[in-house]
Amino acid sequence: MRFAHIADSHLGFRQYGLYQREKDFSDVFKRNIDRIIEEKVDFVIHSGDLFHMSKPSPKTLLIFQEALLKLKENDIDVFAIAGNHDTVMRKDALPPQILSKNLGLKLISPNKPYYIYEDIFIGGSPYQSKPYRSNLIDSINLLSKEAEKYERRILILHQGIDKYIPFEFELELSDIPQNFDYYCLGHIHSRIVEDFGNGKLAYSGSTEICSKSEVSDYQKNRKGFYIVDISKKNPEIEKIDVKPKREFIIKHIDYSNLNNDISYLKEKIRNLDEKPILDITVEGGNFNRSDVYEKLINELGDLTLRIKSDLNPEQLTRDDEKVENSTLNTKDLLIKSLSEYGNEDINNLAINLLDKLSKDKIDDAKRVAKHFCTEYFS
Ligand SMILES: [Mn+2]
Repeated sequence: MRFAHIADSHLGFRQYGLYQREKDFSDVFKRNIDRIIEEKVDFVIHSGDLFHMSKPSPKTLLIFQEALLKLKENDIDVFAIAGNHDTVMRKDALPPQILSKNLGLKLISPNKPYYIYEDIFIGGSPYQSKPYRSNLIDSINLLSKEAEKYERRILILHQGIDKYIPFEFELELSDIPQNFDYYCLGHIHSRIVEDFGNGKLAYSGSTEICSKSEVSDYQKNRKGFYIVDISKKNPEIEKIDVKPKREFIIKHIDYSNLNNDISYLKEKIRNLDEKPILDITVEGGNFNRSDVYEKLINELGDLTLRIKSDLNPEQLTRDDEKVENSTLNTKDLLIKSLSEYGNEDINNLAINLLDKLSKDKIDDAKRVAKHFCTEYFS
Protein backbone atom coordinates (compact mmCIF):
# COMPACT_ATOMS: atom_id res chain seq x y z
CA MET A 1 0.00 0.00 0.00
CA ARG A 2 1.67 3.21 -1.20
CA PHE A 3 0.55 6.80 -0.96
CA ALA A 4 1.92 10.18 -1.98
CA HIS A 5 2.55 12.82 0.70
CA ILE A 6 2.53 16.35 -0.71
CA ALA A 7 2.15 19.73 1.02
CA ASP A 8 2.50 23.50 0.75
CA SER A 9 1.79 23.91 -2.94
CA HIS A 10 0.61 27.53 -2.39
CA LEU A 11 -1.50 27.64 -5.55
CA GLY A 12 -2.32 31.21 -6.54
CA PHE A 13 0.82 32.73 -5.00
CA ARG A 14 1.77 35.72 -7.17
CA GLN A 15 5.31 35.95 -5.80
CA TYR A 16 6.95 39.40 -6.25
CA GLY A 17 3.66 40.51 -7.81
CA LEU A 18 4.61 38.57 -10.96
CA TYR A 19 1.88 36.77 -12.87
CA GLN A 20 4.58 34.45 -14.22
CA ARG A 21 5.34 33.25 -10.70
CA GLU A 22 1.66 32.45 -10.10
CA LYS A 23 1.83 30.34 -13.26
CA ASP A 24 5.07 28.71 -12.07
CA PHE A 25 3.38 27.57 -8.86
CA SER A 26 0.49 25.98 -10.76
CA ASP A 27 2.74 24.45 -13.46
CA VAL A 28 4.88 22.80 -10.81
CA PHE A 29 1.81 21.55 -8.96
CA LYS A 30 0.54 19.96 -12.18
CA ARG A 31 3.97 18.34 -12.73
CA ASN A 32 3.79 16.88 -9.22
CA ILE A 33 0.28 15.50 -9.84
CA ASP A 34 1.34 13.93 -13.15
CA ARG A 35 4.30 12.32 -11.43
CA ILE A 36 2.03 11.02 -8.63
CA ILE A 37 -0.22 9.42 -11.26
CA GLU A 38 2.81 7.84 -12.99
CA GLU A 39 3.83 6.34 -9.67
CA LYS A 40 0.46 4.53 -9.45
CA VAL A 41 -0.06 5.21 -5.76
CA ASP A 42 -3.21 4.14 -3.93
CA PHE A 43 -4.02 7.56 -2.51
CA VAL A 44 -2.67 11.08 -1.92
CA ILE A 45 -2.47 13.14 1.25
CA HIS A 46 -2.11 16.94 1.00
CA SER A 47 -0.98 18.33 4.36
CA GLY A 48 -2.20 21.91 3.96
CA ASP A 49 -1.46 25.23 2.24
CA LEU A 50 -2.84 23.79 -0.95
CA PHE A 51 -3.89 27.37 -1.74
CA HIS A 52 -1.86 30.46 -0.93
CA MET A 53 -4.95 32.34 0.17
CA SER A 54 -8.13 31.45 1.98
CA LYS A 55 -10.10 33.03 -0.87
CA PRO A 56 -8.44 31.65 -4.01
CA SER A 57 -9.45 33.00 -7.41
CA PRO A 58 -11.77 30.87 -9.58
CA LYS A 59 -8.79 30.20 -11.84
CA THR A 60 -6.79 28.81 -8.92
CA LEU A 61 -9.74 26.72 -7.74
CA LEU A 62 -10.07 25.34 -11.23
CA ILE A 63 -6.43 24.23 -11.31
CA PHE A 64 -6.99 22.15 -8.21
CA GLN A 65 -10.32 20.85 -9.49
CA GLU A 66 -8.66 19.61 -12.69
CA ALA A 67 -5.91 17.89 -10.69
CA LEU A 68 -8.47 16.24 -8.44
CA LEU A 69 -10.49 14.95 -11.41
CA LYS A 70 -7.34 13.63 -13.06
CA LEU A 71 -6.46 11.71 -9.90
CA LYS A 72 -10.01 10.45 -9.64
CA GLU A 73 -9.88 9.12 -13.23
CA ASN A 74 -6.88 7.11 -12.09
CA ASP A 75 -8.72 5.81 -9.01
CA ILE A 76 -6.54 7.78 -6.62
CA ASP A 77 -8.34 9.18 -3.56
CA VAL A 78 -7.21 12.51 -2.12
CA PHE A 79 -7.20 13.37 1.60
CA ALA A 80 -6.49 16.93 2.71
CA ILE A 81 -6.39 19.31 5.63
CA ALA A 82 -6.36 23.13 5.58
CA GLY A 83 -3.10 24.95 6.40
CA ASN A 84 -2.59 28.42 7.84
CA HIS A 85 -2.71 29.98 4.37
CA ASP A 86 -5.98 28.36 3.34
CA THR A 87 -7.77 28.74 6.65
CA VAL A 88 -10.31 31.51 7.11
CA MET A 89 -9.58 32.83 10.59
CA ARG A 90 -13.16 33.17 11.72
CA LYS A 91 -15.27 30.89 13.87
CA ASP A 92 -17.18 28.31 11.81
CA ALA A 93 -15.70 29.58 8.53
CA LEU A 94 -15.02 26.93 5.90
CA PRO A 95 -11.76 26.44 4.02
CA PRO A 96 -11.83 26.66 0.19
CA GLN A 97 -11.12 22.91 -0.07
CA ILE A 98 -14.76 22.37 0.95
CA LEU A 99 -15.78 23.24 -2.63
CA SER A 100 -14.13 20.03 -3.82
CA LYS A 101 -15.86 17.73 -1.34
CA ASN A 102 -18.66 16.84 -3.75
CA LEU A 103 -16.01 15.99 -6.33
CA GLY A 104 -14.66 13.36 -3.98
CA LEU A 105 -12.04 15.24 -1.94
CA LYS A 106 -11.76 13.64 1.49
CA LEU A 107 -11.41 16.75 3.62
CA ILE A 108 -10.27 16.18 7.19
CA SER A 109 -11.85 18.79 9.47
CA PRO A 110 -13.18 19.09 13.02
CA ASN A 111 -16.49 17.70 11.66
CA LYS A 112 -14.81 14.72 10.03
CA PRO A 113 -11.47 14.20 11.80
CA TYR A 114 -10.62 10.82 10.29
CA TYR A 115 -11.30 8.34 7.51
CA ILE A 116 -10.64 4.62 7.30
CA TYR A 117 -9.07 3.57 4.02
CA GLU A 118 -9.12 -0.25 3.88
CA ASP A 119 -7.50 -0.97 7.27
CA ILE A 120 -5.61 2.33 7.55
CA PHE A 121 -6.60 5.06 9.98
CA ILE A 122 -6.10 8.47 8.33
CA GLY A 123 -6.77 11.23 10.83
CA GLY A 124 -5.70 14.79 11.37
CA SER A 125 -6.51 18.34 12.29
CA PRO A 126 -6.41 21.54 10.23
CA TYR A 127 -3.93 24.25 11.24
CA GLN A 128 -4.46 25.78 14.69
CA SER A 129 -2.70 28.92 15.85
CA LYS A 130 -0.78 28.94 19.12
CA PRO A 131 -3.61 30.27 21.34
CA TYR A 132 -5.60 27.14 20.41
CA ARG A 133 -2.74 24.83 21.25
CA SER A 134 -4.51 22.98 24.07
CA ASN A 135 -7.58 22.33 21.84
CA LEU A 136 -5.25 21.00 19.19
CA ILE A 137 -3.51 18.68 21.64
CA ASP A 138 -6.92 17.43 22.87
CA SER A 139 -7.99 16.58 19.32
CA ILE A 140 -4.71 14.83 18.56
CA ASN A 141 -5.07 12.73 21.71
CA LEU A 142 -8.62 11.76 20.75
CA LEU A 143 -7.34 10.72 17.33
CA SER A 144 -4.53 8.75 18.94
CA LYS A 145 -7.05 6.81 21.05
CA GLU A 146 -9.35 6.10 18.12
CA ALA A 147 -6.39 5.05 15.95
CA GLU A 148 -5.53 2.26 18.40
CA LYS A 149 -8.36 0.20 16.87
CA TYR A 150 -6.53 -0.01 13.54
CA GLU A 151 -3.43 -1.76 12.35
CA ARG A 152 -1.92 1.18 10.40
CA ARG A 153 -2.20 4.80 11.53
CA ILE A 154 -1.47 8.09 9.81
CA LEU A 155 -1.67 11.49 11.52
CA ILE A 156 -1.90 14.61 9.31
CA LEU A 157 -1.03 18.03 10.70
CA HIS A 158 -0.07 21.46 9.41
CA GLN A 159 1.91 22.85 12.32
CA GLY A 160 5.36 23.99 13.38
CA ILE A 161 7.11 21.78 15.92
CA ASP A 162 9.65 23.28 18.35
CA LYS A 163 12.44 20.95 17.29
CA TYR A 164 12.36 22.24 13.71
CA ILE A 165 11.31 25.87 14.11
CA PRO A 166 12.26 26.89 17.65
CA PHE A 167 10.73 30.38 17.39
CA GLU A 168 7.45 29.85 15.59
CA PHE A 169 6.05 26.54 16.73
CA GLU A 170 2.58 25.63 17.97
CA LEU A 171 3.47 22.11 19.15
CA GLU A 172 6.32 20.64 21.10
CA LEU A 173 7.55 17.25 20.01
CA SER A 174 6.53 15.86 23.41
CA ASP A 175 2.89 16.97 22.78
CA ILE A 176 2.57 14.43 19.99
CA PRO A 177 1.39 10.89 20.80
CA GLN A 178 3.79 8.20 19.63
CA ASN A 179 1.42 5.50 18.37
CA PHE A 180 1.17 6.56 14.72
CA ASP A 181 3.15 4.93 11.92
CA TYR A 182 3.44 8.04 9.79
CA TYR A 183 3.24 11.73 10.77
CA CYS A 184 2.26 13.36 7.51
CA LEU A 185 3.16 17.01 8.06
CA GLY A 186 2.95 20.36 6.31
CA HIS A 187 3.92 23.97 7.18
CA ILE A 188 7.72 23.78 7.24
CA HIS A 189 8.84 24.24 3.64
CA SER A 190 12.07 22.22 4.01
CA ARG A 191 12.18 18.47 3.56
CA ILE A 192 12.47 16.64 6.88
CA VAL A 193 12.27 12.91 7.63
CA GLU A 194 12.93 11.51 11.09
CA ASP A 195 12.21 8.48 13.23
CA PHE A 196 9.55 9.19 15.82
CA GLY A 197 8.01 6.65 18.20
CA ASN A 198 7.85 3.48 16.17
CA GLY A 199 7.19 5.35 12.97
CA LYS A 200 8.36 8.18 10.75
CA LEU A 201 7.73 11.89 11.04
CA ALA A 202 8.00 13.77 7.76
CA TYR A 203 7.58 17.21 6.22
CA SER A 204 7.52 16.85 2.44
CA GLY A 205 8.28 20.58 2.06
CA SER A 206 6.86 23.07 -0.41
CA THR A 207 6.67 22.21 -4.11
CA GLU A 208 8.00 25.61 -5.32
CA ILE A 209 10.49 28.05 -3.80
CA CYS A 210 8.29 30.39 -1.77
CA SER A 211 11.09 32.62 -0.47
CA LYS A 212 14.83 33.22 -0.64
CA SER A 213 15.21 31.45 2.71
CA GLU A 214 14.22 28.15 1.08
CA VAL A 215 17.02 28.15 -1.46
CA SER A 216 19.68 26.44 0.66
CA ASP A 217 17.38 23.55 1.63
CA TYR A 218 16.34 23.24 -2.01
CA GLN A 219 19.99 22.98 -3.10
CA LYS A 220 20.59 20.23 -0.55
CA ASN A 221 17.32 18.29 -0.54
CA ARG A 222 15.53 19.34 -3.77
CA LYS A 223 11.71 19.72 -3.89
CA GLY A 224 8.79 17.45 -4.71
CA PHE A 225 6.76 14.90 -2.74
CA TYR A 226 7.23 11.61 -0.91
CA ILE A 227 5.99 8.15 -1.66
CA VAL A 228 5.29 6.27 1.53
CA ASP A 229 4.97 2.51 1.65
CA ILE A 230 2.73 1.89 4.63
CA SER A 231 2.56 -1.91 4.23
CA LYS A 232 5.30 -2.36 6.78
CA LYS A 233 5.17 -1.21 10.40
CA ASN A 234 8.00 1.29 9.99
CA PRO A 235 7.05 2.89 6.67
CA GLU A 236 9.54 3.29 3.86
CA ILE A 237 9.83 6.74 2.34
CA GLU A 238 11.01 7.51 -1.16
CA LYS A 239 11.73 11.14 -2.00
CA ILE A 240 10.48 12.03 -5.45
CA ASP A 241 12.15 15.15 -6.83
CA VAL A 242 10.12 17.42 -9.06
CA LYS A 243 12.04 20.46 -10.25
CA PRO A 244 10.70 23.90 -9.42
CA LYS A 245 9.97 25.93 -12.56
CA ARG A 246 13.12 28.06 -12.51
CA GLU A 247 16.35 28.47 -10.60
CA PHE A 248 16.74 30.98 -7.81
CA ILE A 249 20.32 32.27 -7.87
CA ILE A 250 21.77 34.06 -4.86
CA LYS A 251 25.13 35.68 -5.60
CA HIS A 252 27.47 37.75 -3.47
CA ILE A 253 29.79 39.80 -5.63
CA ASP A 254 32.90 41.62 -4.60
CA TYR A 255 32.95 44.86 -6.58
CA SER A 256 36.49 44.17 -7.84
CA ASN A 257 35.09 41.01 -9.44
CA LEU A 258 31.95 42.57 -10.88
CA ASN A 259 32.72 42.01 -14.58
CA ASN A 260 33.95 38.45 -14.08
CA ASP A 261 30.95 37.55 -11.98
CA ILE A 262 28.53 39.04 -14.49
CA SER A 263 30.13 36.88 -17.21
CA TYR A 264 29.94 33.86 -14.89
CA LEU A 265 26.24 34.51 -14.29
CA LYS A 266 25.57 34.96 -18.02
CA GLU A 267 27.25 31.62 -18.72
CA LYS A 268 25.33 29.91 -15.93
CA ILE A 269 22.02 31.33 -17.17
CA ARG A 270 22.76 30.22 -20.74
CA ASN A 271 22.51 26.60 -19.55
CA LEU A 272 19.11 27.02 -17.89
CA ASP A 273 15.75 26.18 -19.47
CA GLU A 274 13.93 29.11 -17.89
CA LYS A 275 14.91 32.64 -16.91
CA PRO A 276 16.06 32.48 -13.27
CA ILE A 277 15.34 34.76 -10.34
CA LEU A 278 18.50 36.61 -9.31
CA ASP A 279 19.36 37.98 -5.90
CA ILE A 280 22.63 39.89 -6.07
CA THR A 281 24.63 41.62 -3.37
CA VAL A 282 27.55 43.81 -4.44
CA GLU A 283 30.00 44.80 -1.72
CA GLY A 284 33.63 45.80 -1.19
CA GLY A 285 35.31 48.84 -2.61
CA ASN A 286 33.85 52.12 -3.63
CA PHE A 287 31.38 52.38 -6.41
CA ASN A 288 28.47 54.41 -7.53
CA ARG A 289 25.30 52.53 -6.78
CA SER A 290 23.28 53.74 -9.73
CA ASP A 291 26.11 52.86 -12.13
CA VAL A 292 26.27 49.32 -10.78
CA TYR A 293 22.48 49.00 -10.75
CA GLU A 294 22.30 50.11 -14.37
CA LYS A 295 25.09 47.73 -15.35
CA LEU A 296 23.31 44.78 -13.73
CA ILE A 297 20.03 45.63 -15.44
CA ASN A 298 21.68 46.20 -18.82
CA GLU A 299 23.75 43.03 -18.71
CA LEU A 300 21.38 40.63 -16.98
CA GLY A 301 17.90 42.19 -17.07
CA ASP A 302 16.71 40.44 -20.24
CA LEU A 303 18.15 37.11 -19.14
CA THR A 304 16.27 36.93 -15.84
CA LEU A 305 12.69 36.95 -14.62
CA ARG A 306 13.59 39.26 -11.76
CA ILE A 307 16.72 40.86 -10.32
CA LYS A 308 16.89 42.03 -6.76
CA SER A 309 20.07 43.89 -5.96
CA ASP A 310 21.55 44.95 -2.68
CA LEU A 311 24.34 47.44 -3.36
CA ASN A 312 26.62 48.30 -0.45
CA PRO A 313 29.72 50.37 -1.34
CA GLU A 314 32.21 50.89 1.49
CA GLN A 315 31.75 54.62 1.19
CA LEU A 316 29.05 56.50 -0.58
CA THR A 317 30.40 58.35 -3.60
CA ARG A 318 29.87 62.07 -3.83
CA ASP A 319 26.90 61.55 -6.10
CA ASP A 320 25.23 59.14 -3.73
CA GLU A 321 26.05 61.32 -0.77
CA LYS A 322 24.41 64.35 -2.27
CA VAL A 323 21.22 62.41 -2.82
CA GLU A 324 21.49 60.79 0.58
CA ASN A 325 21.78 64.11 2.45
CA SER A 326 19.37 66.20 0.50
CA THR A 327 16.59 63.62 0.57
CA LEU A 328 17.10 61.91 3.89
CA ASN A 329 13.93 63.19 5.49
CA THR A 330 11.82 62.93 2.37
CA LYS A 331 13.01 59.36 1.95
CA ASP A 332 12.03 58.45 5.50
CA LEU A 333 8.64 60.05 5.03
CA LEU A 334 8.15 58.23 1.75
CA ILE A 335 8.97 54.84 3.24
CA LYS A 336 6.78 55.54 6.21
CA SER A 337 3.83 56.42 4.01
CA LEU A 338 4.36 53.26 1.95
CA SER A 339 4.63 50.99 4.97
CA GLU A 340 1.07 49.70 4.49
CA TYR A 341 2.26 47.85 1.39
CA GLY A 342 5.07 46.15 3.30
CA ASN A 343 6.73 45.75 -0.05
CA GLU A 344 10.41 46.45 -0.53
CA ASP A 345 10.02 46.72 -4.30
CA ILE A 346 7.53 49.56 -3.94
CA ASN A 347 9.82 51.35 -1.48
CA ASN A 348 12.69 51.02 -3.95
CA LEU A 349 10.54 52.30 -6.79
CA ALA A 350 9.54 55.37 -4.82
CA ILE A 351 13.12 56.12 -3.74
CA ASN A 352 14.42 55.55 -7.21
CA LEU A 353 11.80 57.88 -8.72
CA LEU A 354 12.48 60.51 -6.09
CA ASP A 355 16.18 60.30 -6.86
CA LYS A 356 15.73 60.68 -10.62
CA LEU A 357 13.04 63.38 -10.42
CA SER A 358 14.93 65.48 -7.88
CA LYS A 359 17.79 65.58 -10.40
CA ASP A 360 15.40 66.47 -13.24
CA LYS A 361 16.21 63.20 -14.97
CA ILE A 362 12.74 62.79 -16.43
CA ASP A 363 13.68 60.17 -19.01
CA ASP A 364 15.44 58.06 -16.40
CA ALA A 365 12.38 58.28 -14.16
CA LYS A 366 10.16 57.15 -17.04
CA ARG A 367 12.47 54.22 -17.64
CA VAL A 368 12.37 53.20 -13.97
CA ALA A 369 8.57 53.38 -13.91
CA LYS A 370 8.26 51.44 -17.13
CA HIS A 371 10.62 48.74 -15.93
CA PHE A 372 8.63 48.40 -12.71
CA CYS A 373 5.32 48.13 -14.57
CA THR A 374 6.63 45.49 -16.97
CA GLU A 375 7.89 43.44 -14.05
CA TYR A 376 4.69 43.69 -12.06
CA PHE A 377 1.88 43.70 -14.49
CA SER A 378 2.95 41.88 -17.62
MN1 LIG B 1 3.14 26.89 3.70
